[in-house]
Amino acid sequence: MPFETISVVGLGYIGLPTAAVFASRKKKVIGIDVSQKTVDTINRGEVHIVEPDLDMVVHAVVTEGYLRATLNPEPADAFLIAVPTPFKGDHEPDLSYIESASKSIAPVLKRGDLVILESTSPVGATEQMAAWLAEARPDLTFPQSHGEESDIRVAHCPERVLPGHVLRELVQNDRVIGGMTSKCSELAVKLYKTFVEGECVITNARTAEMCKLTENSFRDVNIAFANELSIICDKLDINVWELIRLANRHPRVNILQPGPGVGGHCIAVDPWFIVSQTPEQARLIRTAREVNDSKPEWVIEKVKLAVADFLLANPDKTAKDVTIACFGLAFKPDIDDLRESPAVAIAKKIALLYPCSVLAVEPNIKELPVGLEACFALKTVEQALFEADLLLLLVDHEEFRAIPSDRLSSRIFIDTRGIWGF
Ligand code: SAJ
Repeated sequence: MPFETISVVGLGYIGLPTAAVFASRKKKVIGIDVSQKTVDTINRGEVHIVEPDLDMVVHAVVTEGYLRATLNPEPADAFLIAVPTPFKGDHEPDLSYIESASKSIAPVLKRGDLVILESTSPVGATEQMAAWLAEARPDLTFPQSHGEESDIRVAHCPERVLPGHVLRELVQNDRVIGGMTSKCSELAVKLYKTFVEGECVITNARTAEMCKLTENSFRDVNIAFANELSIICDKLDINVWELIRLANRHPRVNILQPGPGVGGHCIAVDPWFIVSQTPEQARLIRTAREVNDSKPEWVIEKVKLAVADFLLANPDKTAKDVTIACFGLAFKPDIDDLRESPAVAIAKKIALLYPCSVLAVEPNIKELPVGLEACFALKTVEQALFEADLLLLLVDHEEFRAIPSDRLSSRIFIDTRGIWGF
């Protein structure tokens, strides 16, 4: 039977759920990670990341012996590389994690193995990975030199799951399968069909790479449109959320929602991969990034104006007497993930501008992470409503939607998400 043993390299937000889902289909899965702490946590049947139901699945598959984590690669029939691809200071993609992952599995590769790159990658990264593998294993043949006759099959199959819905989307979403040759694609489809219920659609590796970048750039450009509209509407004294609701009644218009900026680990990063490869051509994609990246600064300017208004209305007070409550720190609603969050960046900047005057409300966390506790105090919704002079809504968490409008009607607030306006 093909794929007795599957190895997943990189046990993060994508690698661990993928490993767990293969293992839940009774495949023997070896998870590889460079962090001893991550390896130990998983081998105890626990998880180091927050994703609904993942803890349950990992606990079950580790206990049943289908998933085991280790630092050192071991032989397997298929290798999935799911390591980070951040960008460097100049927005150039950093492929060093892919390089070291491929070099680490190269010694254990054998004839007939399949290597899949899952990490979001600039166009050409799969070919580059195959080149690193070939360099490390001159005794084996690869698709770039031997086509359909190669010993090793190589494909790019990007993940496309939405944080918060990873386990469901892994199974249900269609999957783009970009083999370096047709046989590479066919073998990769066989592997994913272990658990994918969506369609596995075959293309080549470069198109698959570009497809993932395109999806996230499409969303970034559309969010930028909404963010730009919100700035225009503010100038023209129009409620942007009402405007969008009205415009979206047109059968061919579907505008996304403005916010305080774009966060997360994908949408604010992936478009830069296109821009850095084709800087002359990717004008709209670059501008969208700039529009979204500048939105936090616009929100901060709004806060400064609101503080100035408050002081005008309360001449006995100084900036030190103003208490500002930031509602929400996560990068999007109803999750606890604070990484790459525009809300955190805004709250930190406001805390710098108005020291000792800033409170944060984040119902999805129990305590502030190291570094943030020095900037502001974590409060409940009730405490913040009681203590603050100015309310700044940054994330549309369900707890904030539930605040009755009569408790806000006489308050000074800035709502970057449009949930307190109506
Ligand atoms: N956002 C808005 N307005 C909107 C929608 C989103 O301001 O109307 C903001 C969110 O608040 C957040 C950011 O955009 O700060 C990104 O959130 P998201 O929910 O759009 O996306 P992610 O980063 O959680 O996941 C995306 C998804 N890509 C697409 O929807 C095209 C997911 O399917 C990808 O797998 C994931 O990126 C990834 O890993 O690339």
